[in-house]
Amino acid sequence: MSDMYEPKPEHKFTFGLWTVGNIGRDPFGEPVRHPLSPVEIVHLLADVGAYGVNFHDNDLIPIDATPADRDRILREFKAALQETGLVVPMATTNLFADPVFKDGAFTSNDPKVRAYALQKTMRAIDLGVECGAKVYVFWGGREGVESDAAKDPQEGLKRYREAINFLCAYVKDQGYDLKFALEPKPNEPRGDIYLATVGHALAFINTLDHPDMVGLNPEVAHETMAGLNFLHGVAQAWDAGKLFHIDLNDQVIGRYDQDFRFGAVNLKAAFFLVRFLENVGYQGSRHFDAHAYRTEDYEGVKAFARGCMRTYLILKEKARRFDEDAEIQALLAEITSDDGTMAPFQGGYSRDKADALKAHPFDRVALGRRGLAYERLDQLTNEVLLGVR
Ligand code: GLT
Ligand code: MN
Ligand code: MN
Repeated sequence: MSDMYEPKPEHKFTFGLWTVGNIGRDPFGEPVRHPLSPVEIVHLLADVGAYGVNFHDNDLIPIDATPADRDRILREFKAALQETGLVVPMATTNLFADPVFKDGAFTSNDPKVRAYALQKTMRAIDLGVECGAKVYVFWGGREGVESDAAKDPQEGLKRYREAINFLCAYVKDQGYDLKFALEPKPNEPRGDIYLATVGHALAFINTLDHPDMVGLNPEVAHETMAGLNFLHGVAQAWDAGKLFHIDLNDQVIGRYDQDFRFGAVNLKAAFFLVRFLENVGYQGSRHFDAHAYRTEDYEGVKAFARGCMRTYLILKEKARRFDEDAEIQALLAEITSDDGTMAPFQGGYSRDKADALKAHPFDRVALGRRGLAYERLDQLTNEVLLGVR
């Protein structure tokens, strides 16, 4: 029984160097864990059974490393990948930590900062591709404002668009096999961040020169912070063919960005998310963008990482039970039942159809009187989750 919750490469569970490598610094407190080298992190992830490891350029290569440092670090990192069998499905750029990015990277008011951000990103793309990345994430943590007096939001979007267009063209020019995934977030670290939600980012993508190359990397915590239904955002991204990557973690609505272990807060939401990803056949990484509580040592970090994957697999099994539960299926069939009498009105428009529909008599009162049994269905969902079905 326990074997079926064992992570395997086909589950595509990934972590960032910055996630299990998080040293537990917060705005009020100093680090509680000593930093691990990238090689040590690769071994830790191999130990817990992860499939892949992702990184920001500076998680791997310090921002002021010499070319010789870069070569050595990269050589050691690649050797660790080789030894453990871990892969690098995704990479990204740190465009938020250094003071140069305090007013944004691609949307900074300073053209020198914007140009430097492009240079840094092209170099980071080269590094990611060299390690095998096929997805490149853009989390614009500093792209925004504290005060709208500082930046015109439309100008900010124009700059953002120009940068993404430039980088798409760079990837094409290099002949790289790489897609971009925008990661929305409403706020933190900026007072307000541009492209705040999945919906904002989806609309923005349609304004780009190469919309086919650009999709989404939605994160549970980021939509949840804003009080939104994460599953609905994910479903819309999927429906648009734009779910290129996903950041799994957990979060209480309305709090600061907590980045908790997957399933730590809202198991039912996590359940419906896993069920969705599995049932639609999402093939991308299940990336856990979370970190262990600040109370933990590295044993706790391993417990955190194992917990993310194990919870995912348990919820996947619960989803199977839900979909095979005869009573649940009967309720779902009843809820969505169709006696076929509306067939003449369904599908595309025709004038005849519209005329017939306008003339059709409906028993509105009877339709409105029907109970829908969602209480029973939701209770059965709880019972599947609580392990009594
Ligand atoms: C940072 C952020 C995450 C992003 C990462 C990618 S970095 O930790 O909180 O949500 O996914 O840049
Ligand atoms: Mn986050
Ligand atoms: Mn994230």
